[in-house]
Amino acid sequence: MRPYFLLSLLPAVATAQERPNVIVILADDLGYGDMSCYGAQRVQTPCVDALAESGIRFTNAHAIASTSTPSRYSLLTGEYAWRKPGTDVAAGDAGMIIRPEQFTMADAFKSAGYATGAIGKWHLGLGDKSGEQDWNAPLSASLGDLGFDYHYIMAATADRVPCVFIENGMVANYDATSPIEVSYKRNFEGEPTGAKNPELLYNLKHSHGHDMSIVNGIGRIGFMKGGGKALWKDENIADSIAQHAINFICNNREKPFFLYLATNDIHVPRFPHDRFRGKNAMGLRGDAIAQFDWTVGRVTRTLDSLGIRENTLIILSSDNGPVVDDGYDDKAEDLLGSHKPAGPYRGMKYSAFEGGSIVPCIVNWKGHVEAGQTSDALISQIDWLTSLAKLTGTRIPRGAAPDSEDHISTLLGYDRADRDYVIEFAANHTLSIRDKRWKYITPNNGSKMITWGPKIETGNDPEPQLYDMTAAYESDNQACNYPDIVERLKKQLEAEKTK
Ligand code: NG6
Ligand code: CA
Repeated sequence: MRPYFLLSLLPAVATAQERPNVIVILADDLGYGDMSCYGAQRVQTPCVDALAESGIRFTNAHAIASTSTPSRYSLLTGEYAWRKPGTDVAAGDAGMIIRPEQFTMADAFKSAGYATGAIGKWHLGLGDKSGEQDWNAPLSASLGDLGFDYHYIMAATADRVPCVFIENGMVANYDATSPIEVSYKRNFEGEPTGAKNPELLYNLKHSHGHDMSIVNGIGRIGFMKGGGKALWKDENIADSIAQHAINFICNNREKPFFLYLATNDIHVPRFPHDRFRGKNAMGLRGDAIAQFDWTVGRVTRTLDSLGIRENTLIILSSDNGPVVDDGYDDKAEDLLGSHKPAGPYRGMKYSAFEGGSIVPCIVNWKGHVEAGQTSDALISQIDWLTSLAKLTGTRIPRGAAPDSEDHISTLLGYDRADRDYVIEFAANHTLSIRDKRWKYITPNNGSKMITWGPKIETGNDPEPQLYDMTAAYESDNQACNYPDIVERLKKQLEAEKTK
């Protein structure tokens, strides 16, 4: 059987001579309403808009969780993070959460003969054991063990130490004159912190948290010492990520490649390059969106100039819903104006409400995916591993990617078939289940608003909640009116939990 047998089943791609390159562009904390192709007016995203115009824009696409680590864990393994303890928002010194023996999206591509790369934000731990990495030597476990031939990544997030890139399992640009030490327990003697030395926060001050080590005039989560010339400058992170992505594409243009391109934008600290600063009425958050758009444009222009655009499938999405003030005094709240980061949806990042995990999603494959489509099919990132494996004719080992289904024809816009239901995982572990029409949120006693920082409704309620999703905004609890639907959704969720 030809490895790309599925292509022959799909009329629109029947002529494809080769397996396509696949680029998954995963933005960080980019909301459903944050781009002009999704209705934003106060910021323009021309490069993403062009992708949508020449491809499919999904209006009902879901990340698996409303924070990064569980969302990415699930995307890359096809297993719901709520099945696996230890997948909450990871510290920068977390051990590698996906274990080498697990089958990943990168493994799927590798077994189909692809060159595989991960560039940008990782946030899924490195090394064998939390807190025990030696950052001055090759790490004991890294992405090479997970099917990636090449990686250039941030260990966690820009607001967490260590503030260095890791390239193929070692600190990139390592500076032997300034050895790196990292701790999430205590500070290193004599080192300043944001809490004690606010006068050293010359680039950005914190609004909540982020008052530990200071790197590049910005307070972080966790303590670190050293790093020297390996330390990143926040204003150059987007450029570094884009340049490494372009190098990866150019180096692999002759073979099929898979690139997992996870941008730092628009996560905090939002500190874009001077080229983008001061351009947007919403301040740094708007500038970071523009910088994300620029990254997308660099990638598509590179594909065009190499003449491989028609052989490259691009999937663009976000890891979770948006957040406005996520711990730095970047004026995002004050300057937001009429902008709605989650579009018409209630709640944001962290929340069980829809805004926590409904995400933008654009699929583009010039000449193969019909241009200008909008799809309201209910889809989930949990299915991308199996769907993409189907596209490349890869067999998934028995037991691997247990929650991931094949929905490749929906993803490529050949039909509008919905997933039966999607499951959403809030930051406080509340599970919700929704089908095309109804959403059920599990009752729980958590507070209604986040108490530790961002002004976000959690979606928590001691009573069962049932919402008719034909009205996007979850405000009219219908649980008492439709007990049979509550019962059905509850049962479906229970059945999933005991699988
Ligand atoms: C929170 C951080 C927030 C962000 C988030 C993870 C504080 C006060 N807040 O704990 O700034 O880093 O974790 O975001 O520390 S995520 O998108 O990577 O999941
Ligand atoms: Ca995120």
